[in-house]
Amino acid sequence: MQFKLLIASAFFAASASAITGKLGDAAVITDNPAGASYVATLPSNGTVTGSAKFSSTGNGTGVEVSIDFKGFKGATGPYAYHVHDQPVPADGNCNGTLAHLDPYQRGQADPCDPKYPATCEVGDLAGKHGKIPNSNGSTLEVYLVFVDNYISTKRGIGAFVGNRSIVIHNSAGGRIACANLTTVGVRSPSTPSPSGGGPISPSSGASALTVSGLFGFAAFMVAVLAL
Ligand SMILES: [Cu+2]
Repeated sequence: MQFKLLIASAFFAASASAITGKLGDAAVITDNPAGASYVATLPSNGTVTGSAKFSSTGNGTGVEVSIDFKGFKGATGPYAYHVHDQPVPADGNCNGTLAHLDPYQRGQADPCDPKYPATCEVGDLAGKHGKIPNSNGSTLEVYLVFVDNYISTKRGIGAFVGNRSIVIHNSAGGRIACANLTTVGVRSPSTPSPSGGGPISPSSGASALTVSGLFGFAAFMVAVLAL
């Protein structure tokens, strides 16, 4: 009897603290199509410029995200960034992208715990992989590469990113930059992938850090430019 009570109380404690979507935890996507790739290129006249590229991994599990963002001058971080549900409307207003990509209906009221990425909103990339550090008003350039197992390059599922957008926020949640994800194309699986740092390697002798994505956090390489 006492044993049963202990089990019951442990169960309730666990469910009270578990934050996940109404539809459960996000699924790891293991069948992303080979070679599929999408890029969001930020407007060249914005507070933040650069791009974020989303590509299928070699084994179809997860999506490799390669980010090169520059700017942030005058803005206050740390800066969150997300995949938002809708594309940017023709007028460029980032508010038109609506909320984060959230096919499991988790909501954003409770912050994502990066130790449990399946419980986070699928589009909450900063929640799962870390925010971009504050530039304290200076210009910042950030390269980062990580694998996210819950977003997808597979059309027709809720986690698909290809018809959506990426939004960068200031510390107050304001939307300081946004861009649509558009297709880069599908490489033949037999075509060798470029090796090395890929298309978003920095050009000035520094190298981008690549993280396997196994640990949930991306590594950042941040350069504060003398501007
Ligand atoms: Cu956002």
